[in-house]
Amino acid sequence: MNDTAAGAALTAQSYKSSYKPIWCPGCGDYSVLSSITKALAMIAVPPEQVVVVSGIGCSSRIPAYTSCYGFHGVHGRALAAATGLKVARPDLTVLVTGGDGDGYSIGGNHFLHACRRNVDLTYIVMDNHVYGMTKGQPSPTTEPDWDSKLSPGGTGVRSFHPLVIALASGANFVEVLSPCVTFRPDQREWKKQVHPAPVAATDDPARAARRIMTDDGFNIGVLYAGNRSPYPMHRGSTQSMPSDLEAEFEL
Ligand SMILES: Cc1ncc(C[n+]2csc(CCOP(=O)(O)OP(=O)(O)O)c2C)c(N)n1
Ligand code: SF4
Repeated sequence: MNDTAAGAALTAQSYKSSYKPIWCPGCGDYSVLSSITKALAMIAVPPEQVVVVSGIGCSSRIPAYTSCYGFHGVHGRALAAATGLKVARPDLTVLVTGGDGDGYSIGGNHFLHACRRNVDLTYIVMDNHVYGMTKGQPSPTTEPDWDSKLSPGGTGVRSFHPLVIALASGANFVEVLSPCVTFRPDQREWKKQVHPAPVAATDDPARAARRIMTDDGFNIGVLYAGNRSPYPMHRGSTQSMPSDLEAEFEL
């Protein structure tokens, strides 16, 4: 019998699976997993009513480490799968987890349209400015001058600004600076560089975007608290059976 069935209080442990994470020691994704399980315990939604959806990458392993329902799909398609799931089952709590490669590169188009639709799901991107799982290729958030074996002298390509793009597209969205200590050992310094945002959150996306574009990139906390309502699930929904559709297309 699990905690929910026993009627016992839900704790962070209730949301952890028996699989031990295989991330490198010091990887930022451990803290994200721990924060997710703590947050779920705080909102006390039973694990069987939560679905964690991901694509591919080190960060996309999260569903396996939770006791919730999980969907570990193909690279870059987590938001598409999660949107379909939430529309079909609005009663479930849907979390989407992944990396900057998964979400901003191959999945970039889904990212834009998920922000635009604002279906009621939570998207958590563990941004380490690199493709960790495939051993260190630059991602859309990699600094143009990041010099590595796979990008000697840096790519020279301007990096993508996920928070500003999310704001412009209409989202409420979570980004986490999650260091990849193996392929970006320089990110061990992030712990010392981050600091609480010096100003209160705003509900004005233009003001938030301006702040984000002009700050040092290490402000943490709630920067923007939008009030846009989520996409209404009942909108345009009519219960049609497959047989109704077949009849419509009958020759
Ligand atoms: C269609 C497809 N293209 C490429 C890959 C190879 N691949 C697997 S994970 C990954 C990038 C992972 O980077 P990121 O999403 O930033 O996650 P991290 O590993 O850093 O957490 C790539 C390119 C794949 N699995 N499928
Ligand atoms: S390669 Fe990087 S992102 Fe992947 S588990 Fe190791 S530290 Fe984490």
